[in-house]
Amino acid sequence: MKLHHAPNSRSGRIIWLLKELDLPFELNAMAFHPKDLKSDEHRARHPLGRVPVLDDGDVRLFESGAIVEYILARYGEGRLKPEAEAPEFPDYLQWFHYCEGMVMPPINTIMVHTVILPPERRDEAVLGQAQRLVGKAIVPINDALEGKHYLIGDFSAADIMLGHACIMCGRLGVITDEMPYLAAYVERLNARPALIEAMAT
Ligand SMILES: N[C@@H](CCC(=O)N[C@@H](CS)C(=O)NCC(=O)O)C(=O)O
Repeated sequence: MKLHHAPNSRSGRIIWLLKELDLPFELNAMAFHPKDLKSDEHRARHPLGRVPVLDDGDVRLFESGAIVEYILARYGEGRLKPEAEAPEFPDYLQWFHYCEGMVMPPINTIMVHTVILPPERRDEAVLGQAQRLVGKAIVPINDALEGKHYLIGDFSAADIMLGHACIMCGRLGVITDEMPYLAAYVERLNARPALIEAMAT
């Protein structure tokens, strides 16, 4: 497998997964910069010039959740995902998809209006609205974590997807004192050796 990656991006999720599963992979490390991401070479891999992109033989995928599902299905050997019959399975699906469905859209807006756009094009009202929205979106995650180490009890790929977004929330300062379970969860994730290795990649 070859992963096309840029630092501090969703492609970190895939490295984290590959490290948790102890699977070998090749890395194409690009800069998080238009010169790499919007190059003709990378646009040929991803029509929007984004990361992650995974190549595996003839297979090419460019959506992080799909890449996680693909790796688990082909190489996971039953790890990091409950069976469909397991009582945890519905929650696993919900939190896995809550990441890109509910938490990342306002985070994307925050990134656009703090980092990506030049200062003169940033909009404080849009930024404030996105901050309020992400603040609301993470409350149910805090509630679900009461009495649990991970989203469905044991560590799973839902923690790689949504946990990665929660780590970003921590960095953005939107996890408040009223969210102690979420704050402890982020600390727990940050202590995982596979994540530490992935961050250093
Ligand atoms: N839903 C997609 C989002 C991909 C995405 O937006 N990736 C960001 C990095 S986290 C990116 O490549 N941004 C570069 C850009 O927008 O130019 C996924 O989960 O793979």
